[in-house]
Amino acid sequence: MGVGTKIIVATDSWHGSVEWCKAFEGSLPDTLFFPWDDSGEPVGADYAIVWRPAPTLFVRETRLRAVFNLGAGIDSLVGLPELPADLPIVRLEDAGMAEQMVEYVVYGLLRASREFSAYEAQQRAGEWSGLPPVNRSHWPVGVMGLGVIGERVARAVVRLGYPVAGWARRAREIPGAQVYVGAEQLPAFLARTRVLVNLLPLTPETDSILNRENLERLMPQAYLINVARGQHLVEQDLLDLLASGRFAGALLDVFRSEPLPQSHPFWKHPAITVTPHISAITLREDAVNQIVNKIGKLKQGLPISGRVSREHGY
Ligand code: OXD
Repeated sequence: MGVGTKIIVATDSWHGSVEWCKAFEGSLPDTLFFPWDDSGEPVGADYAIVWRPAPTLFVRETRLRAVFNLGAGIDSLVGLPELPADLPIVRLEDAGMAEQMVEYVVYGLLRASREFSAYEAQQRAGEWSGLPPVNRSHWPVGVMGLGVIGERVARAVVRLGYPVAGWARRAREIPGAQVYVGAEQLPAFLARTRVLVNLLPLTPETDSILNRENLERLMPQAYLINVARGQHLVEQDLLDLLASGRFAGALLDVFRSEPLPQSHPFWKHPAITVTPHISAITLREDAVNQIVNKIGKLKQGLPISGRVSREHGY
């Protein structure tokens, strides 16, 4: 009996591809999973499951019907010239990431508004003194990017009682939050925001959007939480705004160059907290279930969510 479906699993390392293959093994009837091997032969795969794959994947595997991305951001995929223009891309939706992102952003927000870095400095100086209590109305939060994850973050911050606004390309409703739409309303969104949370997809329009001009529009003593992509932020502009006292601090999970180079000034900056791209890690079981479910639907000719718009780049 022949094999019905072949799926190639290609991540940024051989080990990663093998591990993901094991996780998918047996999840679909009549289906074989193959780990990507840089020097291997074509397997004639029907689907690819990828995370930052080698571009040659799309040259070698010419029968692909769809590619599933093992993450929410597809910027490393859509930029590949080898990627056929008509190949459907499906990204991971939530899959356990929204909850982690909520936790991370709430941590950053409370760290800023409850002045935890000031208390850490006081502890190092052996100083016992309370700062004035937080007044949430002084800490308006602005969420850039209201996809599945951004919306969950905005809703969670609304529940904490902070003033919340969101900014997105298209209008939508989030109870308790004001939604600003499009480039025209970006200045007004920034002007009412003190804690800026970036959850935008990386596209040519959003590349370097966190630049001096936009960051200067934020309320004084602003705080940045960047959990999207390092390329959104002009890093020197943030450093300059911190040096000038215009900005209070930043919690950064993503960087232009990852791992963050040892010599980078962010490492030792007293107002910057650095984490190594861990704000929301893909959970294997959730990702497997979601992708398997979608492949099942595609095979039956049913519609699926999470299809990337090649026109918009996310
Ligand atoms: C993602 C990421 O895009 O982890 O999912 O950065």
